[in-house]
Amino acid sequence: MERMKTARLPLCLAAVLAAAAAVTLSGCGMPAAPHQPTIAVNLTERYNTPDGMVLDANGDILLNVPNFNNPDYPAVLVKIDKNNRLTELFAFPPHPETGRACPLGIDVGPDGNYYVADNQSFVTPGHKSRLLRLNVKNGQVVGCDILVTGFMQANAVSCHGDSVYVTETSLDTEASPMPSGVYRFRYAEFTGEPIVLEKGGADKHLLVKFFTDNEDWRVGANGMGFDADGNLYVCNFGEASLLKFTFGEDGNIASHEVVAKGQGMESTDGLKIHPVTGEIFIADFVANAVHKVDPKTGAVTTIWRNENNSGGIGGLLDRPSEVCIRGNKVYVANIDLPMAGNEFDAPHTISVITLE
Ligand SMILES: [Ca+2]
Ligand SMILES: [Ca+2]
Repeated sequence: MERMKTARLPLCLAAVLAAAAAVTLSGCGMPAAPHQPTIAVNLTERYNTPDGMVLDANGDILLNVPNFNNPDYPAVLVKIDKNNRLTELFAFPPHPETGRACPLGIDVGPDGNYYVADNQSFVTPGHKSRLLRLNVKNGQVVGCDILVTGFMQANAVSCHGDSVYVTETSLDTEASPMPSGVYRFRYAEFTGEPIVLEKGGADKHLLVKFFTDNEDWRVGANGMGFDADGNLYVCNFGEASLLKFTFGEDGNIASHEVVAKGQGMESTDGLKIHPVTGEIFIADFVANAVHKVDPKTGAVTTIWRNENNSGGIGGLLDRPSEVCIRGNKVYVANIDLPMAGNEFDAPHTISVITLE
């Protein structure tokens, strides 16, 4: 990481200059580069660290804002409507021991409630991360229940069929290679007290487990989604790979393959599957990029990439962690964590890329 810091410094200036040039060119009527991101939402300091997104049934984007970068502000859930106007929906109650809520991934359940991963690893090394359910009535969040406790790094959430799935980005932060995986919980299990996970991958809810062999980025299972045929896709961040799992008729995992790895991807963070084409869009935190993967061939196409420390100026990507597809637009949350040569800086943005 230290090496990257020094190597990147001259390039930051180039990125800023490139951004300035692009603005100038479009201002003169010249076409912007294909897929040039612009700012969809310029967030205020109250929403300084955006992350998990999902489209709700109305076509609004639900966005979790954990505010890691400036924790003077509470962690909140907001809504971005079709005109990119922002409404605050809910302030997450702080964890009673850490004093912070750390909402990352979010999905909407068949019951209309919002299921959220509370990733406490940003504030504690213990097993304090949780799966939360925000109870929704008439479009309003009316309460928050704790469904599962004992994750290390709960990250993405997917509601599919009779279950909710949660990626666990590390099952053991000391091990090399590092194990991570996906948990599955059936809604029918959420009847009383929160489920408390057995540590270290011993819990019966662990559906799949795999490894990350990258000492620079000890980050495992991350973005997740289901395709129209019910196959499960999971990003392995540090391997810069996309994994596919199929299910047998008994509901258990039947096969596991690496769909794509590398090919311009330096990390694989949040993902969404295009509802029409089936292509898989992936936010690449390390490379400041968005890629799409053809799940049939494994071919990776880089939609956009810019240098590190862009600031996010003009919509340039600034450590993107999540994507969300709405119509022909890909929204990108710039989490802007101050790691590996990046500085946390204004503007705080949701970028948007228009597809053909
Ligand atoms: Ca930055
Ligand atoms: Ca920024």
